[in-house]
Amino acid sequence: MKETIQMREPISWMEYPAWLEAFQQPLPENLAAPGEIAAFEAESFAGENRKNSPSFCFVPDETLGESYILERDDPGKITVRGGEQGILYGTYEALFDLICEKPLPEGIQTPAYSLRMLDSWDNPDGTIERGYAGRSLWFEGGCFSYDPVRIRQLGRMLASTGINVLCINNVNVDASARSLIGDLLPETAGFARLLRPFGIRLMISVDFSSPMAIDNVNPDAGRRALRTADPLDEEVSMWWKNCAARVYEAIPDLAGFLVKADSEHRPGPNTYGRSHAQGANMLAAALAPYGGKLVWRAFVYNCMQDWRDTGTDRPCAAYDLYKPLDGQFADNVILQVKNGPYDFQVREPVSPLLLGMQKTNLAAELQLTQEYTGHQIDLFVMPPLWREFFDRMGKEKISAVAAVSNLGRDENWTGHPFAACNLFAFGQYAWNPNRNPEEVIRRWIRLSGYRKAEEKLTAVLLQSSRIYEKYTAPLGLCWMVNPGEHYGPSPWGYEFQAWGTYNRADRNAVGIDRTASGTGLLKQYPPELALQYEDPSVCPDEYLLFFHRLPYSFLMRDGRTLIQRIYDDHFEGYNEVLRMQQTLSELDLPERDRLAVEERMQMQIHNAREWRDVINTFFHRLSGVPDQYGRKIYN
Ligand code: GCW
Repeated sequence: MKETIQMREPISWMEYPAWLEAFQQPLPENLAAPGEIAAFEAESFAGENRKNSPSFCFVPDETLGESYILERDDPGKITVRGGEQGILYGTYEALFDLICEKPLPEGIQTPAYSLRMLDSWDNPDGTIERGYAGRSLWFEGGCFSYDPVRIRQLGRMLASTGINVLCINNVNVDASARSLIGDLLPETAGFARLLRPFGIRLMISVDFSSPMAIDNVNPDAGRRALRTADPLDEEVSMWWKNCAARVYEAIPDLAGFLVKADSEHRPGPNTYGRSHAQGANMLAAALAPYGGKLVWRAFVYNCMQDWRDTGTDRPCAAYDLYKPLDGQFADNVILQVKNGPYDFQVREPVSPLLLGMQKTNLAAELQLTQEYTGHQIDLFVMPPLWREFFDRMGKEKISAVAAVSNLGRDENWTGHPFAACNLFAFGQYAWNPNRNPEEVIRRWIRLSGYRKAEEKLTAVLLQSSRIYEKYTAPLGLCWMVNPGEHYGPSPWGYEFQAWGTYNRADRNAVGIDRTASGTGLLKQYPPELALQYEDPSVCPDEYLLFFHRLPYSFLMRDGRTLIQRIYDDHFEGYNEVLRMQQTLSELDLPERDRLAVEERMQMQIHNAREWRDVINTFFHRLSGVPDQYGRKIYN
């Protein structure tokens, strides 16, 4: 019998607005500056049969730069005062407020962070490392390949939420990506030109050993490669100076270079016995004449650890390496630090490095792409976690925020249609980290055309990260995920590997003691935080197993034992996914989204069930403690 497979009609990306439901009219190619885009957006908004929509008046004031002031003296007119870029931001803000029926913000609006960067992990061959929304939007087959109409829409998306820098390639720079500042430089410059009118500047990830490459990064006639990449070698620093001169001639407003060095087998200054300050400063000196920034990632640890070695604790690594270098970095170096000390796990405390470097410019790095948080299959909406993160973070030294992109060539941009909320929210928080998560989520919902579903959808999205956390990582215990792909449960998958990712569960206890008497991670924290985390009876539940090794019989504040709490969370988490599915199925969503959401929800249910049963079985087998309520645990 012939099977009939029901295929969904392919839908164009143009029908997926993300949060730009009211901004679907393609942007004309000839708009060359932020002011022109602002005027176009305001006019087309008014033109689209919106009776009584106010007229816009733009008052340029270059002293305001990216900042703006909105005034509405009479209901029929909105005045946007700002630098040219500020006018664009102010216009989007005003239009968004009109759509959401909210009052305009009062007073001068200034971004909290001057660099608000989206880091893509796109490779020139079109793949995206840890990408869950299809292939790259701008690379294919080893070079640039894109639809300019779509890239302009991307520029509009990013500018409308306040992002001003796009790092176009993976921090793991392969040979073909080296050519972005070599043979492919004219194309890189063309791409920069396309995004420039939106106030979006490019950043490029570079390979520390580029001077030694005999491939397409070296434009000299003979392609003469150097024998070393030692940052203190004169020829090496000259090589980078020449390189920067060439790159800035082609892209005068390039934001700078991003570097992953001495991390996960990437080359770096350690090879030459040089410090990371020496390595970063040499590159920074090449960029300084052009006002470029050198963003240096602090994600450095021993990825060849022997699991038998209990004296080494990966979350301690970055602080141990960088704290002694505080004060040694050049002014145009920014140290980019992941939000937690491990690696974008479902729940981590803030990285002590973000609290401890007093004399170094810092960027906080978040991960939008859902590597450890459900691959854009499971719902995981991040603003509630960011609220907590920004509350904890020492704000003074942090001048930048970056986030690993969740975008791809999928029609709906982010795989799961609701994952776009995370990208939108990132831009909103990068402007103003004090926002209320519920307001950000509601704003996204209204802008995205889900207003009819607003109440229930807000509730679902607000809870989604907490639910995911419940059925996956118990109480801040990390790395129980399938190795490599990082989706689905595998409690000992990482236990005997070299990545420094252990839970050390045995029949009596689980977790790693990271207090002063253990690995000492807590000593890296400011005293008031260390004090709070040190004592398991006051440590917040969500960090309990991040900082402590505890017996299964440990009594939690709510009177439950640790093991019972693990069982309860996993049973509840799964049930909450079922309820979420029920709620979502009742929502009035556009047909295209309803199908995509339902499809992914079924996969999420499957995943949550796997997590529930694997984790509960794992702990039950080890501990021998039965579930207090006699629920089914597989043995
Ligand atoms: O968590 C790891 C990811 C790698 C990534 C690395 C990093 C780009 O699994 O895929 O590499 O983090 O942040 O450098």
